[in-house]
Amino acid sequence: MPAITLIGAQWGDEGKGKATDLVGDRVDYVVRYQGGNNAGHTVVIGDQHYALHLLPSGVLSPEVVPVIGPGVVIDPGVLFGEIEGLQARGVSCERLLISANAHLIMPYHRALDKVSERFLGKAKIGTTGRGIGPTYADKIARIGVRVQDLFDPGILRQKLELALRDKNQVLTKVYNRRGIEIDAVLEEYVGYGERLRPFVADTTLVLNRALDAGKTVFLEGSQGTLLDIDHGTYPFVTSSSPTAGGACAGAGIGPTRITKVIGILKAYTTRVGAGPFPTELLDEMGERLRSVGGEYGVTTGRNRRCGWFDAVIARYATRVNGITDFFLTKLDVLSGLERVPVCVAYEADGERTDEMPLTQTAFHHAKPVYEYLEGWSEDISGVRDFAELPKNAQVYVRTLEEMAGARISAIGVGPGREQTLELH
Ligand code: 2SA
Ligand code: GDP
Ligand code: MG
Repeated sequence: MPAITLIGAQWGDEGKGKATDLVGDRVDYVVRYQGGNNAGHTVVIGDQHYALHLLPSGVLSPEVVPVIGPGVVIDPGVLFGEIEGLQARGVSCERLLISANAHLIMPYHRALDKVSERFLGKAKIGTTGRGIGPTYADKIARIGVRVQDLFDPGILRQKLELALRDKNQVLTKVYNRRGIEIDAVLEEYVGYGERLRPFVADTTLVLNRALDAGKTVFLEGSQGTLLDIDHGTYPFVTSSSPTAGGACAGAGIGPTRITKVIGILKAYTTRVGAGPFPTELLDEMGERLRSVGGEYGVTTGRNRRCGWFDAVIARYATRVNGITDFFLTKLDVLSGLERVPVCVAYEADGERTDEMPLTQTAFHHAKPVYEYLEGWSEDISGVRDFAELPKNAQVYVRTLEEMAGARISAIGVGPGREQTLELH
C-alpha cells in the first residue's frame, strides 16, 4: 500500500506543516526523514497555532503514529522541550517512534555552526545555527553519535573522545573559544538516553510492515528542493536531502513503495539565509509580500527574502522529485495586485534559458524574464470552491500548473486547516 512523499518545491517554508496536518486523518504514519530542528513547520487549527521543529506535523492528529527516521538529526534537549510544550497543550506524544540510527546534535556541533558562520563573514551561508551542518559532517566522516550510542556509556565516551580530540583543538586554537568538557556532555546525554529509550524502535521495520499491512505512510520533507545538498544552490543549502530520493534513504522505504509525490509550492517565492534568488524583490513590493504573507522564520524569527513566482525552479522541482501533484499555497497573499509577474525563463550571461543554468556562477547572474498576469482585488480567504475564485486567480493557478508541469490538487487561501480548496 502507498507511501506518499511531501516535498518543498522551492527554498522551504512553502506551507508543508499545514499540508501534512491536512492529510492527518487520512494517513497512519507521518515520518520526518531529514533535517532537524532547523525546520519550522506551522500548523493552525482554529485559534491554536503550533510551530513544530523536530516532531512530524502528524503528531497533532490523534490517530497518526509520528516517526523520526534514521535520516534526521536530533537535538535531544530541543526534542524534549517540544514534547513538553505540546503535552502542556493537551497533545499526546506517546505514540512517537524514534530510529536508533538517527544522529544526535551535540553541544560542539551547535558551537561550531555558530562560530564558523561568524568567521565566514560575507561568505556565510545564513544557517539557523542549530548545529545541522557539523552534525551531518560528522555522520559522513563516520564519527557521529547516534541515538543507540546513548545506551552504552562506554561506547559513548569513546565516541566523544574521538570527536572532541580534533574539535576542541579547532574551537580553542582556531576560533579562540572554550573547549567542551567530555564528562559534562556524557552525563547530559546518558540522561537523554534514558528518556529517549521508550520511544526508540526499528522504525524502518515498523514502516515496511505497516506498508505490507495496507497502511498509509506519509513522508514529510523539511526545507525544500533548492536547499538540497545535491540538487540545491550549493553551497547555500542545508546539509541533507529534502528531495524525494532523500525520503527513501532517510526513512528506509524503497522507491517502489512511493505512489505519490506532492510538491508544496508557494504562489510566490521566499528564501531565508544567503544565496542566489533571481526573482527577489528588494523594494516595497518585497516588503508587502513579507508583511501580508507573514514571512518571518519560524525557528529564528529572521526576515524571509521575498520575490515573484519562478516557473524555472518549479519545473526543476517537478523533474528532480518526480512530482505528481502540487499543493499551491498562499494564493490569498497575492490578492489586491493589479498584475502579477511570473518568471518564465532567465537571461544568464547573454543567453536565455528555460532551465536551471549549468553552473552556480551563471545562476548568480541569472536575470528573470517575466510574463505579466492580470491580478484580482477580491479577498479570497473565504473561498472554498475553485469555481468561486475570481477569474484572474483561476487563470493564475492554471498558468502556474502548466508552467510547473504537474497538476495542482489543492490550493491554500489562508493558514487555517479549513482554508483549502481541494481540486483532486
Ligand atoms: P542549516 O541551519 O544548516 O540547515 O541552514 C542552511 C540553509 O538552509 C536554510 N534553512 C531553511 N530555510 C527555510 N526555512 C527553514 N526553517 C525555518 C523556518 C528557518 C528560520 O521555517 O522559517 O526560522 O530561519 C530552514 N532551515 C534551514 C537556511 O536558511 C540556510 O540557508
Ligand atoms: P513550512 O516550513 O513549509 O511548514 O512552512 P512555514 O510554517 O515555515 O511557513 C508557512 C507559513 O504560511 C506559516 O505561517 C503558515 O501558517 C502559513 N500558510 C500556509 N498555507 C497558507 C495559505 O494558503 N495562506 C496563507 N496566508 N498562509 C499560509
Ligand atoms: Mg518553515
